[in-house]
Amino acid sequence: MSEKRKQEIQRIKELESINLAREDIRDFVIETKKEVEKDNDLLAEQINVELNKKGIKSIDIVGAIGSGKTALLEKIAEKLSKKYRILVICGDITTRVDADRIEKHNVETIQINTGRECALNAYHIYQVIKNKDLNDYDLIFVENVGNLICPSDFRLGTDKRITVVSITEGEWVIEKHPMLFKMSEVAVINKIDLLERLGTDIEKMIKDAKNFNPNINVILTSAKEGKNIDKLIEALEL
Ligand SMILES: Nc1nc2c(ncn2[C@@H]2O[C@H](COP(=O)(O)OP(=O)(O)OP(=O)(O)O)[C@@H](O)[C@H]2O)c(=O)[nH]1
Ligand SMILES: [Mg+2]
Repeated sequence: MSEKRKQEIQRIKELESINLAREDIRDFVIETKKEVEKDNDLLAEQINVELNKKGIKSIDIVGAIGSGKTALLEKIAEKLSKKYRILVICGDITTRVDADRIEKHNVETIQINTGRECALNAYHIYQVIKNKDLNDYDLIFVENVGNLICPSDFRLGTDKRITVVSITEGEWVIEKHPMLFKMSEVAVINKIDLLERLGTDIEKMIKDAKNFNPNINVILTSAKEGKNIDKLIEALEL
């Protein structure tokens, strides 16, 4: 058997154990996961209290891979960097591509590389704010690792959460990923400049988001053309 094949089998075994395939440790794994989530939520609460005490507004952006989270943050930074002292924390498994893109718009950035983890958690954010002088900032954004699944397990202690999808993912993308829409104040449907070409059913996407969360504010944007960025900023009360 080739080395590559052996590695592939080992990887599948690891994944199986994560998916609780081994009955003898199933309860233990479930309990541990619950404990981790509870600890995360406690820390998230503490982060929120500390940021509020310093008068810092905080927003985290989660969403589908490549849906335009960084492009939206670039546009927001352009518009708000004179009004607020902004820190943007970017999460990706590797590279500081996103942080470098955003930093060009006169805001400070920190890139966190999560390695094999598919989402940021409160511990990542706590490490950052613990090592920063919070008197230097008015507004903190967090861009999470791109995906619509893992970030729903971890609150980050921000005031508001935005979930971003784009019309290139198809009109079923919201219907298939209820959790993040349930826990967000704002849903962004991006890349509307491509609507004529793709013919995506945006009305269905809006309806699905509202079904999951009647209070969610749905904003249609084109980060590429800068369309409705002002509406998004207004929805975030900035
Ligand atoms: N046509 C169009 N393209 C866009 C728009 N917003 C972003 N893009 C493009 O989509 C691609 C991905 O955009 P990013 O901003 O990197 O998306 P992201 O969600 O930050 O991606 P990850 O962080 O990798 O998950 C880039 O090529 C962008 O130029 C938009 O509104 N319209
Ligand atoms: Mg990005």
